[in-house]
Amino acid sequence: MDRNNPAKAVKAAVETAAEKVTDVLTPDVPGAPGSAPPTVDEPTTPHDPLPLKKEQGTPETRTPTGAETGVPPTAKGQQGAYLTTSQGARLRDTDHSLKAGPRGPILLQDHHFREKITHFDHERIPERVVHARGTGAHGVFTGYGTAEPLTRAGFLKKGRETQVFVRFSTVLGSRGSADTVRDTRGFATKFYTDEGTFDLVANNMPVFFIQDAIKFPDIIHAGKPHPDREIPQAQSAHDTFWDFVSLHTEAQHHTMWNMSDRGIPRSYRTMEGFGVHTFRLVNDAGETVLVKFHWKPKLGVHSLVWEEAQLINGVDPDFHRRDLYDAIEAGAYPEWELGIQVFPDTPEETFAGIDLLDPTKIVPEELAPVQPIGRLVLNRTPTNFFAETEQVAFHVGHLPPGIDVTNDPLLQGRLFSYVDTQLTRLGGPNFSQIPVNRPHAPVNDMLRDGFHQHAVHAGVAPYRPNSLDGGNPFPAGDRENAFVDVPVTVAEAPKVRAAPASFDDHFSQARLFWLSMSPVEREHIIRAYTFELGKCYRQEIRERQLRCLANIDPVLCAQVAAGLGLPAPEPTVPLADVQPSPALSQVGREWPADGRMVGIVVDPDGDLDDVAQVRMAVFSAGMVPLLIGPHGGAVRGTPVQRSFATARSVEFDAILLAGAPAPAPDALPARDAKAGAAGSETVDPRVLLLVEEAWRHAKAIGAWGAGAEVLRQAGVAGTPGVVSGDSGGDVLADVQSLMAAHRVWQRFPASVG
Ligand code: HDE
Repeated sequence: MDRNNPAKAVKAAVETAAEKVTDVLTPDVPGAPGSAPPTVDEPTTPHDPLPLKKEQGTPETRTPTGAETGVPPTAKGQQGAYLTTSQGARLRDTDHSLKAGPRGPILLQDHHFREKITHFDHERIPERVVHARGTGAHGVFTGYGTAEPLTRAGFLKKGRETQVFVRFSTVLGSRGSADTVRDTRGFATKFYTDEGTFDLVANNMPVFFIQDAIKFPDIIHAGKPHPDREIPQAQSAHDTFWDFVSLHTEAQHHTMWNMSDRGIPRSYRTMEGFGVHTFRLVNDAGETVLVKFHWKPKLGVHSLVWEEAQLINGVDPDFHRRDLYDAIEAGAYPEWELGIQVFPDTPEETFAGIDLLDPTKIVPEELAPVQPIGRLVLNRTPTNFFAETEQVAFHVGHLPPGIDVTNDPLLQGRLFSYVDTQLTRLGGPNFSQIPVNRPHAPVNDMLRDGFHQHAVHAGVAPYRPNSLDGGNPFPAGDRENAFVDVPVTVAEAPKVRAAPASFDDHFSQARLFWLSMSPVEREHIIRAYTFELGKCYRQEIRERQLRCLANIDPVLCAQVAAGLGLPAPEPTVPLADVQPSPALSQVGREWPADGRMVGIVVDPDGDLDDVAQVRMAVFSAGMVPLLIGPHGGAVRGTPVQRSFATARSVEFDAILLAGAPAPAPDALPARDAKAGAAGSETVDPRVLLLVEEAWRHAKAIGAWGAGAEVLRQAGVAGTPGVVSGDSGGDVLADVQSLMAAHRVWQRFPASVG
């Protein structure tokens, strides 16, 4: 290489190596931005808008009152070949405003200019006050029929298919914040049932920070950025959060979940979901049971490791969004089973001594198994982010006949909040007429007028009783499947601002969670508390949180205290005598690898015989292979998706090394900081960094042929979860079986039992 002129040397090297990628007969990797490939030159022949991409779905074309229209869903979007005003008048120019001469001022009469700019000025709506950062997808729910004896809800009947829209989210960050922050995740599902919409507005953790909805503004104000400097964004590692949760100790159980690996999911596809509250099911005979809803992911519960999560926030802040959409596009449709824990509906509303109305408590699955009642498959990405994901409005009060609420004081408060918030966010009371919110059941609600009214209501008598509209609408009787509020007895009691005494236990279930973790998961929890408290400014707040940890577990408290350089305090309450719940641990089993990412490092000068076959084998296993080469374009006819400059280990679940590429011409620390990370004369330093990071993050690594040299240079040859062999096929098979366990935890022996 010409060291005196590196830029020229890089260009020359790439020109000799570059190949045009033409007619490569291999499946595409997900992520193409349009439904047809663009031309290099600007298209000039008029034609209708392009069709949707194959993986895209869009809300059905329903009337504002829920009727089918028979019009294709795409009719809701732009139409015709020509640019028009919002009134449909064709335009010949949108690049110049109407001016008094080419150098003159803009004329007020320029309607097109004013319409375009005015609309643009008002494109934004308030983001959600919580869960602002989210990602949605369309899907189908199929009932198993197993819940039929317990509930009248028709969508749970055997084989019944119901369309759904799901929105996943973080809680604390603003709309543009990164995906892989440590936080609780939302998992909200809108079931468009033919008996009215059911919204299961769930989280990926089964408990909540507070027991009473009146505390919601307090916990959220504490978790959000500090009001003076508006930092930190989308983080709980700061003083106001720990100030609140260490004083308001009912938050300690949920905080433990956040500090566990559940706080940094690998993917939305590998999250459990929980309705948190106890709900009430009612069957045709009027019999009731109490239930808790659970979503169980087909791919198992799987998380990132903390360094990986932090790197991703910079390398790919849209990591979870991209993962969901890429998986759907690749046909690896994310799947969950919906399940219920069932409890007798007794006046005490407790089960095994656990208060079912306390949202800071779980019922361990070992005591009440989760019984599957249906399956959810997400199979379409949205067509328009704003129209669908941003405008979708969930509400815990959207319940079909057969599902009712309980008196959980958190749930009761939510029943107020979810309509109230839409009035500002979606600009008025008619948000259920927005396409993604429209019910798929006929609507005859006597609600009238208001901003953005889309329905054209006929008749003169939107009141009951009436005779002028012939008495319509009529109340439905039992046989017409009306929603009937379960006539639960409310005990005679004084009006108080108080909680039941059973809500006073704040530490026993945090301890139960800690004791249920495997050793490696405990290490992660210790590290998370140490990191978060270490980021607090005030020592007093650290000390106070250590007092809470002392009441949960002495080992946890001592380890975190050591990391903070503080003495470990003594407990102030007796340590709870609890049975661990192994179901809470997310390690120790095997799961399918659908939609996971495999990076294949190639050396254009090396032996590439196996690469095409391995790539096809990765596709056939339902995973996505990304070829990583010294430069973009193609390597011997196979397209390269990542160059050494653009690749980062965090994008991959496993790394395969098909060669030991020499330092590429652009391995210049001045240009690519990664090139300075490791010193090697024979292997590109960015490839070595890739392997080192993947190893540190407990990922499977495989090499064949010359690739074994990379393992040697990175110092990882022969360590757990690093395989080498003669052929790519054999190595891939070994790597795949390692991936089934999600990560290679054996690399890191645990320090606490
Ligand atoms: Fe929410 N919550 N929440 N929440 N919540 C909202 O509604 C609220 C709670 C959850 O993707 C808001 O439309 C109160 C628990 C999800 O669009 C708001 C309380 C659980 C989403 C609201 C809670 C949730 C929200 C903000 C305490 C898990 C995102 C925008 C009583 C079971 C839905 C909006 C989406 C969103 C209020 C507690 C889940 C302000 C008052 C517990 C998944 O209405």
